[in-house]
Amino acid sequence: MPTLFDPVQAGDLRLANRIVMAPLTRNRAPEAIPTPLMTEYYTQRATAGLIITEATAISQQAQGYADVPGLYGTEQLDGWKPITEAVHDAGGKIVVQLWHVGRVSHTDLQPNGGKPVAPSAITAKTKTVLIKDGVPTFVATSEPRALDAAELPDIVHTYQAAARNAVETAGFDGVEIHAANGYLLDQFLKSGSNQRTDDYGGSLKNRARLLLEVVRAVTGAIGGGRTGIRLSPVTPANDAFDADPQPLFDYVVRQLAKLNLAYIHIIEGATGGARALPDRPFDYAELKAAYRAAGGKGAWMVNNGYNKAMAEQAVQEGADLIAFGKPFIANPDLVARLRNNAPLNTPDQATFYGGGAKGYTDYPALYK
Ligand code: 8OZ
Repeated sequence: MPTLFDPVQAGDLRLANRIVMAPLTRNRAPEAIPTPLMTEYYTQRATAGLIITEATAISQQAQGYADVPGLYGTEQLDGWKPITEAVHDAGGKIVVQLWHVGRVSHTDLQPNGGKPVAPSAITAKTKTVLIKDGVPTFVATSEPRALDAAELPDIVHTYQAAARNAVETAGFDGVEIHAANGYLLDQFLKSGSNQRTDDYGGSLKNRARLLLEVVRAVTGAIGGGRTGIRLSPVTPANDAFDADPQPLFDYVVRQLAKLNLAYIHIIEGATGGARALPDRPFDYAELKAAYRAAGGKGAWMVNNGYNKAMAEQAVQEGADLIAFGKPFIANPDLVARLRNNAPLNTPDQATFYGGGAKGYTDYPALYK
């Protein structure tokens, strides 16, 4: 039986161990441009088997929070190059998380102050973060407008261009398509946010259409073996809700099985919170079995509140990769600490979003 510390193949990616740095929004990229401080932060964490970057906007329309990085203009792409180079020099692997927030945005962040876009004109009951007078401030998301079907090919193309630029220009090992946590692709998937009456709404197949078009476009451009995807079947994050998630997600992973992806990344339960939700039951073993039965060979990555014992148990039960979030914020040397059963630093919630080096690159390491 493999351990957490054994190498593993995820599509085209040969990973040194099964411990993944989960995507973590940190809001330290003014003008959406990655900074030298971000190079230091990611390089400190390069002993992870795989780093998944913080969610990164594929266009200005895709942005929903202040100071999150982008993957569209020359400055943004060039800003990532020193990061991927330094992580590679340190022996690590890094993929970028492709993000379109859909309705989880604010007119202040949108091109020409326009409305955020969504499957349907339903405001999310959630907040976003703007910087007001230099201070990160939570504000209600703006009312969105429903996307016209004629706009969807352009969104698919924007994901595809971002993936191509990520690999060819910015030097990433691959991409993770963010289809979780109530953002655009999850909004299309789920009945609570998608009330369309065209080919992109109604039946579960229709609600999954945009997601599958995006994944096909991305894998067509960079190859399935460099493409992962993140899903969160039952999270309530950002007002996400589906009336019947099990058949929806079983269908999605059966379709994804045909695309030879590097990995499938599943958030179990409420993102960053409870792993089981009494009013939102879900069978993750069934989901994985549906993927494997349909021929899916990608690595199976699980996430949400794992500690070492839980992670070891998950590997025994057939998970290939375990993504750790908050522990990686506070422990740059998390892999070595887990290996040595060393104590972990405690993350400081007050410095999660925005700011500088404090609570970002100044957590002490015990191991080189
Ligand atoms: C925390 C704060 C802002 C965004 C997600 C990208 O939940 C996020 C996010 C998390 O996936």
